[in-house]
Amino acid sequence: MKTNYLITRREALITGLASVGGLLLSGCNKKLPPTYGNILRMGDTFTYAAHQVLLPGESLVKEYTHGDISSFPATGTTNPGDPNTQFFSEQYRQLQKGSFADWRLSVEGLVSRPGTYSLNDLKRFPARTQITRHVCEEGWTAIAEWTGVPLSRVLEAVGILPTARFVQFYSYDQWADGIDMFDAMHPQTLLTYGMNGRDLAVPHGAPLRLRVERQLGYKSMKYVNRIVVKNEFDDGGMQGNIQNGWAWYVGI
Ligand SMILES: Nc1nc2c(c(=O)[nH]1)N[C@H]1C(S)=C(S)[C@@H](COP(=O)(O)O)O[C@H]1N2
Ligand SMILES: [Mo]
Repeated sequence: MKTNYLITRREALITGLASVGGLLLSGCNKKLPPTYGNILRMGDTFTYAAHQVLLPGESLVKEYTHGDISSFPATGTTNPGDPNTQFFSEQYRQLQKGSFADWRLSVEGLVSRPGTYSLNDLKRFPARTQITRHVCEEGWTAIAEWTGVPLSRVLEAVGILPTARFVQFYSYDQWADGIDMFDAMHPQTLLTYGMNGRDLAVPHGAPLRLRVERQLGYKSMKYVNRIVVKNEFDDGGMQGNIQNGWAWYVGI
């Protein structure tokens, strides 16, 4: 029967994928991505496994100099406070009117000290500044200088529990996305409030934008307002990447 044939074929492909993953990972005990085994998400497994094998633990992406900074288009949502946009947020509009003085980031989930942070609270952490290349899935790249607090500092401050495996992010324009602990603790993964020496502007995600430098641009979520530490994979449902046809792991 046709359906049987399809199921068999699918199983065969999944099995095939398993052995490719095994091959890539043999000789080291690194993990596979949580999307592993989903035939439509094969790319995740290849890039994830390749990264784990090829890049030593905390290897940094290339950082550039001031002379390399380029023009930087704003794409996707460029102002959640605009009533004419698809993902208008009245709350964001109010916060923007008050220059984000009342803005708070909520950090919760598998942490011993959940809490909220103002922009000034985040600025009191030791900052990191880096000039990196943003690579958009649509084919353009741009270089900018980012300033912010390493996500690892905030996670240390709230005390992530040993069972924590993923960090989920939520935004005012209703995005939901996550990264694993490896990317979360990476020294270049930042919660940024500054761009090219100025306060992060609204089109680029004010007041707080994630930078995940080892992955494509869409993992660097703008307008972040909530962070949840989890012990299981969460694809973000209809607000996440997978159900919108985008890969969860997009290493570059
Ligand atoms: N919240 C949110 N984050 C987002 C987006 C978005 O539309 N909303 N677009 C993503 C994509 S596809 C890219 S390329 C970059 C664009 O960032 P920029 O507008 O600063 O160029 O943000 C990413 N993060
Ligand atoms: Mo993008």
